[in-house]
Amino acid sequence: MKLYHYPAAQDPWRVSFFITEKGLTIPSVMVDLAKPGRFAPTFRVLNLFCAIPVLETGRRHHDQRGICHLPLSGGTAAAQSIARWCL
Ligand SMILES: N[C@@H](CCC(=O)N[C@@H](CS)C(=O)NCC(=O)O)C(=O)O
Repeated sequence: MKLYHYPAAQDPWRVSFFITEKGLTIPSVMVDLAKPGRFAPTFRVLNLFCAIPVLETGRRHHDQRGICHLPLSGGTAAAQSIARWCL
């Protein structure tokens, strides 16, 4: 599991805050939104829109609410992400 984030951006910050509050340790990679590197093909395969946060679990999750529900999930990660996306 790996989290792609940027500390100065609101949406990934919420995910980082949630992870800290839960006492979880998840490896992370900083993606600087101010630099063009986020448009590189290597990041675009993780999120077509080149936005963060992204949580990679074997699948790729792009929604902060879905990501925050993952660790609490009794269902599959995909199901939780889709559910939150639709709410
Ligand atoms: N639906 C996503 C939206 C993520 C999002 O828009 N993140 C912003 C940073 S707060 C971003 O990466 N913006 C760059 C862009 O859209 O080009 C979520 O809720 O997590």
